[in-house]
Amino acid sequence: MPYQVTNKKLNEWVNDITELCQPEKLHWCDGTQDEYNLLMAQMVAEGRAIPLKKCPNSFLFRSDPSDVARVESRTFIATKNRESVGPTNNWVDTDELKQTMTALYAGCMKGRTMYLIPFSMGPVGSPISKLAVQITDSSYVVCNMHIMARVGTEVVAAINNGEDFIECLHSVGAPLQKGQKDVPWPCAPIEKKYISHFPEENSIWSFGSGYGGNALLGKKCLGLRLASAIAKREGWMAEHMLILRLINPQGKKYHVAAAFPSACGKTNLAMIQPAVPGWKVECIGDDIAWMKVAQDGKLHAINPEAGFFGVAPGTSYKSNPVCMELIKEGTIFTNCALTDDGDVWWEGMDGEKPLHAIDWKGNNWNPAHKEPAAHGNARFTAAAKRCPAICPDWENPQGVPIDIFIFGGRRSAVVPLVTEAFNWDHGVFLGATVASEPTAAVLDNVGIRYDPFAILPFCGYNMADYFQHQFDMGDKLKSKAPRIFYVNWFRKSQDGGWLWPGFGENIRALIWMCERIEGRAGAKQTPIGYVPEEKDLDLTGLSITQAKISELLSVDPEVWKAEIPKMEKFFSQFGDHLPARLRKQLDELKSRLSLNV
Ligand code: GTP
Ligand code: SPV
Ligand code: MN
Repeated sequence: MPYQVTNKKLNEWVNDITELCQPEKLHWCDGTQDEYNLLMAQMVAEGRAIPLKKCPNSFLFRSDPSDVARVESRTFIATKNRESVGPTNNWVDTDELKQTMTALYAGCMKGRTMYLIPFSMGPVGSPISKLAVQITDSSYVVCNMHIMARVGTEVVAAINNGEDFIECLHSVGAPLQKGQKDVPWPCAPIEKKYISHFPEENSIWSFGSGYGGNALLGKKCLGLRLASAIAKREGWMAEHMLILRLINPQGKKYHVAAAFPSACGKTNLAMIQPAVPGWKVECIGDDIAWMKVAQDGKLHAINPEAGFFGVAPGTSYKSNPVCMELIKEGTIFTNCALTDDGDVWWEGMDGEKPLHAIDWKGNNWNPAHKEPAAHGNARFTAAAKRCPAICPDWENPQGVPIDIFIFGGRRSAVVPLVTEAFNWDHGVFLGATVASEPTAAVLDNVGIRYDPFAILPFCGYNMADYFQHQFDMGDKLKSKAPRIFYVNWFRKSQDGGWLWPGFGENIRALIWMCERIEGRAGAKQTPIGYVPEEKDLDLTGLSITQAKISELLSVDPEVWKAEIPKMEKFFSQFGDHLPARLRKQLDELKSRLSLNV
């Protein structure tokens, strides 16, 4: 053991879990580079990890083909009463779920090592941070957690000092009998997978999956599902948001927090290289924001994570050069393709397709194959501190003051490039009606779905209460509240191509937002909010046809009228629980569209 654990609650929990899961060995993690190197070397020797010749200190993993993304149908929130989790979460009674899962955990770590990972979400000592310990039987998870969270003895010292910690239990759910040969990616079949949250006692039990948010418990489980419930109780916010600092040509700083659903552009916007000269962007976080009202009355945000678990496909020097530089070394790749010269590859990378590669399932692949070489949800894990665009204040324990909130989704029609909310309440309505088309980030997502505030799969309590919490935060922040905007980078033309070039060009929408705050940019009042006209946007140096710009900025009341019944249907599931203020916003939109209220 690299350190002494004197905290009674921690020792008792570890003893209980050891007895239940019956691991062969225990390993207390210290978070050092030596530990990381040792575990990686073991995984290479076992044939689980492939060292990449072209990419220093980087490794490729291939998951089991059944274990490639979050599974929302197997994600549960357990409480005493169903109403507290609302209609959009899978509810299970706490005692019932514990009984089911205790039976699954019995002996589940046989033949494996049980790792204990003390970690902090946020800088140790920040008033916004939280401590936790994850138990896992996956060394892949340990190495990823090293990058994604702050792991180490500092956390143990704080826990020994009596600071509270959150219990996060994880097993891949694949015990090894004596003499049984292991597989490269152990996991359990879908019906045995459980990603469970107990917000009433602040704990997480995950079983059966080794992938992403199912297994790296600091991410969605703690960072959002538990944290959102705690934030609601304590009067702060835990959001599925990137955080960035925008610096205008005069050196004025604006801090932006933006919520887009999974695989809808957060990492890309967080690392944007502005196409307009004179503007600079620094990255603070790419997925989760924890925000508290500070002494100055403004909302201050920290990134509770320490790394990026980003979508690989589509990442290129053209789309995201900062990211390509970041992942050149020291990166874990999962479900990418392997080239013959020992590099990773995925669809959407710069240059020609490789003539031959090994695909994410480990089979020979060439460009004639119909199936993609990398899985659609292939990911990279890379440390934030190594990001070339990281903000010098990214670990500031006080966080950064947020000026702008952005919501958005992937909509090939209907929604204009950028809209400004009339006021906070209208902004809450824009957030509550975020809708998006399916992506590969989640296994069981079909058709356009409402994903309010991009947090629907990650909200640990009743979404109707969440809406109310947003109104309450606005009441608390008053004139210091962030200005709210809505964006859609994904509108398509009749021929199916993107109308907007996206990526570095998205700065033009951000510039409009800053100029709106300064009272310098114009806008047209439409039924859905303020929308810029072509003259209001800085489009210098962009070659785009007038017709495309008009289509991008168009708001067609007839098309919007057709959205109303869908919104009503979505809201109706909350019944009387839906805040009256949200209902009022919908009624006001209807009357602006000349519909009967
Ligand atoms: P999660 O990690 O799942 O939360 O995803 P994310 O919201 O961080 O999405 P990410 O930035 O990884 O983008 C997902 C996919 O959308 C990638 O394939 C990107 O290349 C693509 N994408 C991101 N921004 C844009 C854009 O401005 N325009 C277009 N057309 N595609 C984009
Ligand atoms: C998401 O799906 O929003 C992700 C990936 O960021 S995961 O960590 O798997 O949740
Ligand atoms: Mn995400």
